[in-house]
Amino acid sequence: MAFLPTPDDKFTFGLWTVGNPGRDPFGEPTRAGLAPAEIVELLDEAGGALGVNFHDNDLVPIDATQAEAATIKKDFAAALERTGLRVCMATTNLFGDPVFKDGAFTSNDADVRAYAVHKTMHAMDLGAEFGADVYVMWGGREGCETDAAKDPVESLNRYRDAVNFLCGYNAEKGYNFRFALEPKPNEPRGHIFLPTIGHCLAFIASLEHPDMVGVNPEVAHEHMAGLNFTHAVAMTLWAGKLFHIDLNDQAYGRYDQDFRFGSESPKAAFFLVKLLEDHGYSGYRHFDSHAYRTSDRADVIEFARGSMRTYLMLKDAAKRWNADAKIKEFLASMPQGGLLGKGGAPRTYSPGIAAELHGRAFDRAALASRPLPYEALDQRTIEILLGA
Ligand code: GLT
Ligand code: MN
Ligand code: MN
Repeated sequence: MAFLPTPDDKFTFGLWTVGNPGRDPFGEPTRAGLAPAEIVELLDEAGGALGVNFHDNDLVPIDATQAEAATIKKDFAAALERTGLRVCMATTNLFGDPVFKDGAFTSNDADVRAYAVHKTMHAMDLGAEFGADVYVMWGGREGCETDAAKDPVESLNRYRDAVNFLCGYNAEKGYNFRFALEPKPNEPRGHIFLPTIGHCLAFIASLEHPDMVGVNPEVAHEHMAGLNFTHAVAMTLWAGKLFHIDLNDQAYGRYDQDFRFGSESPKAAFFLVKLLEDHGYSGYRHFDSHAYRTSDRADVIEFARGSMRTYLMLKDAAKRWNADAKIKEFLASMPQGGLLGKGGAPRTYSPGIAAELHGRAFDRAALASRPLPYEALDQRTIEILLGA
């Protein structure tokens, strides 16, 4: 099977991902920097993606003149036109410039907080101009190294004020962005506010427009926190809050590696893809990752192709898993228990059900001895994944 992607698969890449020049905290870039239009061309060469995403300053440098901005935007728009790629998601760079060294929306300095909101309004204008419909908020500098620096409760109030304000702007302008908050536990700050999916979900419930705001989970970020990413994403699906997803890979216990999707933990990636497909996730599948620092341009194209191909191979494996006779047999053989009212577990409270359950007799030893052949089930899963 070819596993060739098409725009219907909704695969997207950030300008900062396939355009990543290979800089790291210890070394200079290993690849040439590309203009936005050149990154679009590279992605077109990889083939099959739906679109590109950008931070305001991936497209227009922070100190560009109006004339420079106009030229860049014109070239970028022409490249999109030529290739048929579109802009799907936009976001704000609130972490690169020294002004944000102590946070943006949560800075102690009200002038910095105002600048961060101002910059985001302009970045939303830019995203809307190019047709993005999802707006990601990654608060990379929202945090601290020492808790002497900030009141963490007041920081959440400030964070909420900023997001509420921007929701108001979204509504007033009629942009219809779906905001997606992206959690991360640390890096670049020692500690980042809203460190996990669960924190984001609780935060969203406190907002003025909770319907406008969802989550953008990233594989690497939950793995950095030592969590099960599939379970985290499941919770966003359960809450109706999976507005976007950042696919990549990451070894547990390491720095933010942003490796190619499925390259580190293919089994975890399999269960993630199975979850997304089984539950009919219909949003963008964004690869927020970058090629190894050792890669040249040709290998960056292989990295982009590999990301999409791996997703499609895992999607196919999920289909085969669901259709597999042995898997079906295992699942059917699992003890399910009785139906409601006939020995089953209660779902809604009623005095009658409570009285029945209160008085019910259970054979604990018999229940405990019902077989659960999960070793065999997991081994069959591995065999499907390895093509045995
Ligand atoms: C940055 C970060 C990512 C975020 C991007 C959006 S930028 O690369 O590491 O996880 O998704 O701001
Ligand atoms: Mn990300
Ligand atoms: Mn990351």
